Amino acid sequence: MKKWNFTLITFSLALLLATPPVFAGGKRDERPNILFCIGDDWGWPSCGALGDNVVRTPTFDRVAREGVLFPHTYCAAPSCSPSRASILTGQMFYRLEEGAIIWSKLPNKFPVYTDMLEAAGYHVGLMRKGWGPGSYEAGGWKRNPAGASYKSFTEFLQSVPKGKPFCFWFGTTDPHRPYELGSGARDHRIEDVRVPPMLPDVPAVRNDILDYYVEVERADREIGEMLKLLEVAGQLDNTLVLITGDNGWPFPRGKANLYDYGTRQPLAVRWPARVKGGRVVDDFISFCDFAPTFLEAAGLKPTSDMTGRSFLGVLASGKAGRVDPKRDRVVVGLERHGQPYPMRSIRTHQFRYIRNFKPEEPYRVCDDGPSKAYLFEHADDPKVKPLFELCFGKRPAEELYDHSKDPHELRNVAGDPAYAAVKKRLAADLENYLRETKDPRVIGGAEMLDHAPSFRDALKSKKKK
Ligand SMILES: [Ca+2]
Repeated sequence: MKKWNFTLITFSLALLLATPPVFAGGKRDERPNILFCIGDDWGWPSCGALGDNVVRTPTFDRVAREGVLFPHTYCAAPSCSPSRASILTGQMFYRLEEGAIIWSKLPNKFPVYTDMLEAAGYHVGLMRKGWGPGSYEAGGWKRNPAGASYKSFTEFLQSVPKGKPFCFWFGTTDPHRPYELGSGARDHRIEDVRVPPMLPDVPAVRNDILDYYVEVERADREIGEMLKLLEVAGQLDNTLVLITGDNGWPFPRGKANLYDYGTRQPLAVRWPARVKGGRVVDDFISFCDFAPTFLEAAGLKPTSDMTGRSFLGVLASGKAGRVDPKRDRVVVGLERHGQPYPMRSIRTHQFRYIRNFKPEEPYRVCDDGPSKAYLFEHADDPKVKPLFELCFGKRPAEELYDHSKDPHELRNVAGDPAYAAVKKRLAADLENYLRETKDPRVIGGAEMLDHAPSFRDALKSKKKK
């Protein structure tokens, strides 16, 4: 009898570990569910866990407290479509042809982790905004690369076949503009808002920040409801929950810029079955690292094309602070978010170095809203002029910021002889990384990025019909 039991256990275990998975006798697949929650334009540091005392984000804070908070996380590009393309493919956006550009397409020759998990037996779904905006059909996809679309998380959970793990992408469209003007002042105190020093500290900007917070809070509440559903179903602790936002907040010198307010993202990860909670890890994480991490958590290997590296080892290490010494830097970039303005940047714990490839024209990109309007309307006011120039003026080919003295990246020291050696080293490190990862802006072939088709007008008119 004993021998029979042993054989049965071994047989069941073999079934569980087999790839593709085979299910028998109602045995559960032990691989984790993956719940990926991504806000649209939810930037660092807009959550309680990162020190913002005005915005209320109890769900994010809980996931950070019971899981791991990564304060040094960066999107690959501060623009919806390339940021999301890098998440899905695990590759730097500039390697993805038209996928590097907003409103264009993501060619389906680039494998995405969602398809790989589906092929390995995961039930894969999406709610609201996945990859995009752009035409996934033009890229050769039959559905959004982030997964089959569901109206609600409940509907998706009901569709999960018994015994199968799931991979779900919750892409809330909060806190993308436009906002309801004055909504934030209803239940927040305007005097509590902290305005970062690249913006004028005036009521219009304070209110704009509060209105943004309202949508951050709505995103956080919705994620909280999803976690409750999993908790009730007894599935929460074997679900790898990851919460982040696709690019920085939509304010001047934020989204569509490579500075911290454009590319630095909130990130909390919770998975009690494998990951010790209550930790803050200071390693750099790139959005390209998500796909390899999800794949490794599911027992799969990343493809050799992925420029990202799994941080499952960091998650499972149980350690806090700086864990993996190789995670001491991150590279980000942008081709265009409207105005063509190719730029790349390398960030270390102390420095940010930026290379602007075509700095001839002033950089004017920013989503419309009250803060941007205020800067344009008061551009000639001597108090506002320096901030206007900082946000919308001409930029030099090289920028360098020393975070030990200038945490808001206001003073470009690229021309300061005291920083000549640092600048030279970081410029070389950035160049080497771009060459190694075959950035067409550096090795040639960037014409494809310059001339990527835009499906914006076609998609907008389709939506209106
Ligand atoms: Ca976005």
